[in-house]
Amino acid sequence: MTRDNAAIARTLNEALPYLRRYDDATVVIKLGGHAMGSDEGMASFARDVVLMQTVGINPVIVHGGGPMINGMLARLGVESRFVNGKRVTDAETVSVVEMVLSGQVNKRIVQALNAAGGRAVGLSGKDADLMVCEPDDPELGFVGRPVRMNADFLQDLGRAEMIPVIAPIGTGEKGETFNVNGDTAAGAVAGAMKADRLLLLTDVAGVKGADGEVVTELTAPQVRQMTVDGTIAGGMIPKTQTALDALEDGTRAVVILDGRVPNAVLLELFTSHGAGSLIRL
Ligand code: X2W
Repeated sequence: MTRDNAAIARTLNEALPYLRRYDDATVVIKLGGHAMGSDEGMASFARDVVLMQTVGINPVIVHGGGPMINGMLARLGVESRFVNGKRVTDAETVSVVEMVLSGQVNKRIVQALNAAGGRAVGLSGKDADLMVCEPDDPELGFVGRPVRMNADFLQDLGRAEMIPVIAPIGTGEKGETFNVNGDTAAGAVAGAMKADRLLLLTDVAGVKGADGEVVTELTAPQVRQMTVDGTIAGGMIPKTQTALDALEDGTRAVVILDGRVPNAVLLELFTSHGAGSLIRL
C-alpha cells in the first residue's frame, strides 16, 4: 500500500476539533453479542478503544452476549424463550447466563483490550455494587431492572486510566443474581455517569426512516412519533427506548450504529460524517 501523506494529514486535521471536543469525555460503548465478530474484529475494536483513551476519552464498555448464551443453553439442553425482547430467566438459566457473560464473554473483551495496550478490568453489576436491581416483571423470573448504580467507582477507575468492561449481571438486595438486558445495562451506566455519549453497537446501520434510509440525527420527540406510527418497530424498539431513558437520566447523546463496520467507533467520534443515528433530547 502506498502512503498518501496528504490524505493522512487531511484526516488528522479533520479529527482535531473532535479530539478537542471529547477531551476528558465519558463514552459508554455497548458491544452487543451480534456485533462481536471474529478475533480480528475484536482486536480492531480493542485498538480503537485504546486509541480513544490515549487521546483523553474515558471509555466504559458494557457488553451483551445473547448468541453466546443461546449456544451454551443449547449445549446444556436448557430451553429458553423471550418475552418482549427479554429472556425468561429461571434459577438454572441465570447461573448459565452469569457463567457465559461474566466468564467467557467478559474475559474475551478484557484480554483483547489488554493485548491492544489498554488496562482493562472485567466487572459485573455485582462488583462494588455497580448495578443493584429489582425484579423487572414476575413473569420473567430473575430478570433485573437497575435501580441503584455505583457511578463513583467507575469514575475512579477512569481516573486511574483503567477501562471498565461490564457484564450485564445485576445484584439484588436479597443476594439474588439478575440477568439484565445488555442495552438496559448500558443505558443505566451511561445515565448514572452522565456520559457525553452512549454508543450502541449492533448489527444494523441505525434507525431507518419511512423511506428505508438511515436517519443520521433524531430528537427524542421524533423517536417517540416514529414509534407511534410504526416506523420504528421490532428489535429497534428496546434500543430506542434505552436511548430515551439514558437521555432522560442525563446522557448527552446516544448513537445507534453498526458495530460490524470496521473502525465504527473511531469514524463516529472523530469524523464529520459520523456513523449511525444520533439521538438527542
Ligand atoms: C440478555 C443478556 C445478554 C444480552 C440475554 O439473556 O440474552 C435478557 O434478555 P445482547 O447480545 O446485547 O443481545 N438478557 C434479560 O443482552 O445480549
